[in-house]
Amino acid sequence: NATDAAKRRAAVWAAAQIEDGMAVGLGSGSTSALVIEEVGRRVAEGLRIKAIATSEASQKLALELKIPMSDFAHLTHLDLTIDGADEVQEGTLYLIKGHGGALLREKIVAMASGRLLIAVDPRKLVKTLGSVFTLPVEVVPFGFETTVKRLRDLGFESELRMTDDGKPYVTDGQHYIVHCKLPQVGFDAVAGGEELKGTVGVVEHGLFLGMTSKVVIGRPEGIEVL
Ligand code: DER
Repeated sequence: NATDAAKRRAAVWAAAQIEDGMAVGLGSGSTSALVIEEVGRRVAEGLRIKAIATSEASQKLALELKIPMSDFAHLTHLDLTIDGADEVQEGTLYLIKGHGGALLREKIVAMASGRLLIAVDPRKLVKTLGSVFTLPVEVVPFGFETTVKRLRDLGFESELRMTDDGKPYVTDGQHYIVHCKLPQVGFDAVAGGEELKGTVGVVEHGLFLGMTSKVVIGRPEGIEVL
């Protein structure tokens, strides 16, 4: 459908930004899966790269496509990371990420990268962060009940992410995810992010602020780059 076509356009353009010899971070989610498929095609045609994945799922897909995978024991710096996002705020290019469950490794990989290229379909563009998605916050399972209460006491409506069989969702890092509803008026993303990071029991959150180098938006008629 139109959204899949838009995602694919964005993913192909993003993968084309990879140059021979680069060390690349591979994102997580459905758009990043399309990026990884395109990278696999380019590797089969002779592109020489080393890559680090932001989730076990992306690692598995990349290995299946014979993309040369490495790790941070061998690569301390990545030239470029390509990832998706749940929301991209117009103007600031601040992101909400994490509904794919991979925010912790995604943020670690993004922080180790010279550039972060985000590939999205147009639905992801928002004026106000949190207007479509809640903010995923990764928390330690031990005492999560007390951490959720602390988040609620900060004023965030907070719900533990559950799997279909009624158990808490568990991340690659063996943590839980809490979905926090962001205030839609007067929310300061920088202060709010710091407040979340300073909350005991919180490992990391899905606000990616001041980290985005470029956003490529797939559209039916082509692509737009912010
Ligand atoms: O979790 C994330 O941040 C991922 O990038 C993911 O949410 C993006 O989703 P999509 O590419 O499947 O729409």
